[in-house]
Amino acid sequence: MNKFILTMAALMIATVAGAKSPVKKLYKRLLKLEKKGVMIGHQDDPLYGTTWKWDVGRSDVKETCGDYPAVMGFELGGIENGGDKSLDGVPFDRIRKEIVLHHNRGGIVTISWHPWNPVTGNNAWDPKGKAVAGVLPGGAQNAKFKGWLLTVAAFMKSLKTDGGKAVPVIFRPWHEMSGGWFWWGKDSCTPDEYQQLFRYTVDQLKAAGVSNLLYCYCPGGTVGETEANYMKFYPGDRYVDMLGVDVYNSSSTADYVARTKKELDVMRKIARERRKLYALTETGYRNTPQADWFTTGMWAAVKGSGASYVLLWRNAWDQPEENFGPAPEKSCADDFRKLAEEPEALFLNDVK
Ligand code: BMA
Repeated sequence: MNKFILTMAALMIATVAGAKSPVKKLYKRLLKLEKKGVMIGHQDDPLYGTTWKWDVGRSDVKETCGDYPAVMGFELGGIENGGDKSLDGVPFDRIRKEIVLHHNRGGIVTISWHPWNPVTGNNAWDPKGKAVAGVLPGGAQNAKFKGWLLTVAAFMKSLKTDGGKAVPVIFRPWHEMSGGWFWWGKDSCTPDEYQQLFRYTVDQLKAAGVSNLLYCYCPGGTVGETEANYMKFYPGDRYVDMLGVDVYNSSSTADYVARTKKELDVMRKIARERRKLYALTETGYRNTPQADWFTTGMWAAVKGSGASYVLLWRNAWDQPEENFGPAPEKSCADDFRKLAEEPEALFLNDVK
C-alpha cells in the first residue's frame, strides 16, 4: 500500500478525531503491523485461566509461552443493567484496569458486548421479542436503550492512562448477526433494521463524546463464504473500520482450516477495496482436543492471510467446557510454544 493510500485509509476511519488522536495512531499502527504478521490474541487473558481466577499479573498465554498475547479481548455484557460485574462475573473496574495496563505495556485491546435482551429480559441468547425494532427510534425500548448506550459511552470514556490520555480500543458490537442465536441475529431483524442498529449505536456513542473506538463489523458462525453473504448486514463504510469474522473448529480441523481460509479470502478482498482492516475476531477448538491444533489448525488457517489478528476465545473459569486458549497443563502447550516461535505469529514483545 503506498503512502497516499495509507493516508486516505487513515482519513476514512469512522471515528471523528484529530490527526494525532490515539485512535488514529492505533489505526495506522494496525495497518503497519498487518505487514509484519498476524497478532495472537486471547479473550479475558489477564482475568482468569484454566486453574486460577482474579490473580493480578497472570496470563495462561504468558505462562505457556513466556509472553503476553499482543491482543487482549474484554467483555462488557451486563454493564447495561447497571451492575458492577459482567455476565461472566468480572468486576468492570478490574476490566478497566486491565485494559489500561495492556495498553500501557504496548498491547492492543478489543471489546465485545453481549447485552441482555431488552424486551424479554433474558440474556443475549434469547432471539425472541423483535428487540432490534424495539430499541430503534420510535420503538418501545428506545429510551431504555439510549440509557444503555450512555452507560457504554461512560465506560469507553473512562479508559484513560494515568496521564489522562484516551486508550484506543477496537469495539465489536452486534457480532455474529449472520447466525440466529442473538436478539440482533438474522432471524430477529431485517438486514435494514440491523444496519440501523449498528449506525445508531455508533452515532449515539459519538454524540456522547466517545472518540477512542475503531468499530468492527463481524458476522460469524455461518457466514457462507461469499462476498454477498458477508456484506448482507454491512452498515456502511462510514461506520466500519475493521472487518471481522468468528469461526470455530466444530467438526473436522480440515473443514475449519478450509472455511476460515475462505472467509479470510472474502474479507481480504473487501478490505482492500474499501480500505479496512480485517481480523479473525473469535476462534478456537473447544477444550483443544487436538494437541497440535494451534499450528495445524489455527495457524494453518491464518498464516500469511494478512489479517490483523486472531483472537482465541476465553479459558472460562465458570464453565469447564469453554476452554479455547492454551494453558501450561493442557496437552496443546508444546504446540503453542511452537506457534510462538513462528516469526509471523506476533505476541506482545513483537509489537510493542
Ligand atoms: C460467549 C460464551 C459465554 C460468555 C460470553 C461473553 O461466547 O463464552 O459463556 O458469557 O461469550 O463472554
